[in-house]
Amino acid sequence: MKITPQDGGFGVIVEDFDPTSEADVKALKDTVYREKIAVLKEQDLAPRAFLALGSRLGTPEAYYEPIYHHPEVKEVFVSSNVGSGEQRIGVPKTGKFWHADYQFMPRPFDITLIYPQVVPAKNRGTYFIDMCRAYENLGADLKRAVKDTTATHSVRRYFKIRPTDVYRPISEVLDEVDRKTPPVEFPTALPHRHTGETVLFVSEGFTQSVRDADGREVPDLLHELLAASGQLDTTFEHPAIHLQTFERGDLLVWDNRSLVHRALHTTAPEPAESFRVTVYDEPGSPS
Ligand code: 7UC
Ligand code: FE
Repeated sequence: MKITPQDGGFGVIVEDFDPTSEADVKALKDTVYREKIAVLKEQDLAPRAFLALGSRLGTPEAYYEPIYHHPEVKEVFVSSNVGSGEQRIGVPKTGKFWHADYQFMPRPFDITLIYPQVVPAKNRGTYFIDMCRAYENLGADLKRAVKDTTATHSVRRYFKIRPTDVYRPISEVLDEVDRKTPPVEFPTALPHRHTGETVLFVSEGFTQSVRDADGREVPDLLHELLAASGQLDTTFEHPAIHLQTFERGDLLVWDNRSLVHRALHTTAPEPAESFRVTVYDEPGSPS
């Protein structure tokens, strides 16, 4: 297997990866933790084979809302605006906001694999920010302010109304969201299990508040952290923002514990579809 650094930002290109080789799998995982994004080239995998590749990296977990499931392989999450009526699968325009996958759950995913199926001609790609670098780049004052605080995360603002929610009162849907996915709390800055880096674990999409040791919200701190990390830059020109582009056959593997990401969707949508598998890299079931 051949690893080449990408131009600009971070991440590497991986050629000739052999998913049946123990050594390649170990090297890929190490690379993902160190380089944050690995782009596997020239992949040709049916949904089941894609899931099998994910299983080599960890324990795959099906998304908790079934509307996202691939009809044949529930562990494959489908983001798609392709087709209509009976032909449609998955959910359109997913993840169009800064987030880490399952950041609002008791156990966020460790590694995310995205395998684009229908690649738009323009506006292809996903934005990424490395929140380990974001922590490093905080000034001494913000680092001190973050110490001993916790951040609260919820899916509330981005929960997608399901076809079965039509005509339900919005308050009932929100009550269900709060019951099924109550807000979760993690240290605002936490150690990365594999690299020892400190991750600033906040996102514009899912993080609701930052609280001190006594549970009091720290005024303005979340806003300052999001701004410093580049997540509030609506031009996407902030130096920390990396646009990861891809072509057909590319399969992106990233460290979901270090990065926040944001899908780039066109306003006048071109056809786009991608499959996703998310894994826990240690055994055990999510709480
Ligand atoms: O539809 C979406 O944007 C899905 C989002 C709320 N969650 C993705 C995840 O894995 O956390
Ligand atoms: Fe996502």
